[in-house]
Amino acid sequence: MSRLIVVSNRVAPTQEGRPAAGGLAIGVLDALKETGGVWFGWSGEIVSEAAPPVIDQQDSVTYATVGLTKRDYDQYYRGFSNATLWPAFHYRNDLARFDRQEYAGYLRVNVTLAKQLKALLEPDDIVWVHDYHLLPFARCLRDIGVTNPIGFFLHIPFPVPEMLRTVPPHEELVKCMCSYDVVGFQTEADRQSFVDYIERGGHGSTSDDGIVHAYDRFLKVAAYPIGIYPDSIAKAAAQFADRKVVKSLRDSMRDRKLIMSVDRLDYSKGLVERFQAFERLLQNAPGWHGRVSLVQIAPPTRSDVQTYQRIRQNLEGEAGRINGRFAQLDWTPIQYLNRKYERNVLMALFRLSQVGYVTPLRDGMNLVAKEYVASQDPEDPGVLVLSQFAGAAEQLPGALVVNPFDLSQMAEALERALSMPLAERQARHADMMGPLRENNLSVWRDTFLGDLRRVANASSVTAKAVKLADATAGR
Ligand code: GDG
Repeated sequence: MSRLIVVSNRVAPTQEGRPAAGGLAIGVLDALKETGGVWFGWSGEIVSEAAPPVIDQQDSVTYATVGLTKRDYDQYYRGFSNATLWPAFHYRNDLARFDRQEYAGYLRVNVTLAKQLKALLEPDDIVWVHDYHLLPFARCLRDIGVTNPIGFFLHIPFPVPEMLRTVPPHEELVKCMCSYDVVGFQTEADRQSFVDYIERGGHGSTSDDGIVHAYDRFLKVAAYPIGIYPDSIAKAAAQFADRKVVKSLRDSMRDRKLIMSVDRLDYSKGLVERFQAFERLLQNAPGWHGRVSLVQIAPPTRSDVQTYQRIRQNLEGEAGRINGRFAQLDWTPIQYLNRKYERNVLMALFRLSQVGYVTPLRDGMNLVAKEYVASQDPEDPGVLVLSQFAGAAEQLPGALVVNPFDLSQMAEALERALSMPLAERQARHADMMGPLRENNLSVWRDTFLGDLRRVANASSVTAKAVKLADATAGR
């Protein structure tokens, strides 16, 4: 089988077995181990001048990582990727800025990375590129003569055309995306937004089998919702129940109910609205005073991007205000923990809680929602309260789905979740575990790579047919 080359902004884990390895890293790593291959991307380091990739061979997997200069980091990563694309793609164009120099830096880094990868490529390799940092990557590879099959998966939402057009180089970006052979999105809605942009803008057309013909290229465009490994999460959640931190939270809760939230500290996650909806619950239903606590774990990310500093201050202010308003000597309504926890401990905390409170304003998928469900004890499961704007809402029919902009509705959903009878909780949990198992992380990966390999074979068949026709015609 041909080698798999994975390209992502960050390469993780650089050393196997690192506990920070998330589901995605595990899924990708499994695939790499099966076929042998390379994982290429930024090492996370800032270097004084660009240098060739550092190669670290571990069995069949080669990690090839490069540093970024401060200028590259500022323009490509902090700038266009995280201060333009991330907010605009999460429908926060009020927070997005556009700077031509940053965009030039974004393109420049994509070009440099493509050149560095080309030196590592073999003719039969297939290339799988991940996420918004690398929208133009295939275009850059094609420009330097790479003809290998290249697929792309977008982890974040793809906005509707009107929102996409707020990003000034929108058409160039979409045109670049059409240099891939397969473009994958988290949801049908995201896929539709991409197709709408192409069709309504008069840039191309789509056939019933999901093949887009645009800018003189044919590409397969589909939704590939990312999954988790629910059974191994369930096992870990049960096994880690006796960890000290889990036990001490359990003891401190006494007979109180626990609402759990875990998110990277990001404005797309709707944390302020979530706190305010919890406040509304306490305001409307005093019977819950002293009987329920919200634990919010929010490890900081991108803390050198200004909007991220603001959200942190905002959130600390809100937690303090709400606690000041309702706390009693022996009860703190909101425990806000601005730090990272070990992954399996998180799963055990999910299992301990009665409600999983996952209400992003916009999210590509949201793995926390899926992890929450998988962590539950099927005999006595907690209830998931989930935003309709998380990609996961399309796939978790047993959740209480809410609009995160409607604080009253969220407060009502929390109350309903806290009071839900056991039989209903069990039925809802069972409704979600089936689809989670059927669409686990391996299915996501294998479906995407299956399509990429099929396209690769089809295009080589076409290429062969053309060659044959040329030879027959004596050209
Ligand atoms: C992007 C898209 C899409 C969180 N805190 C800790 C910790 N986590 C883990 C969670 C989960 C992961 O991080 C977060 O994944 P999400 O999917 O919830 O969100 P993003 O980070 O925004 O991910 C998203 C995803 O890509 C995959 O395609 O679903 O829509 O935005 O696994 O458990 N892990 C550890 N400590 C923490 O404190 N170890």
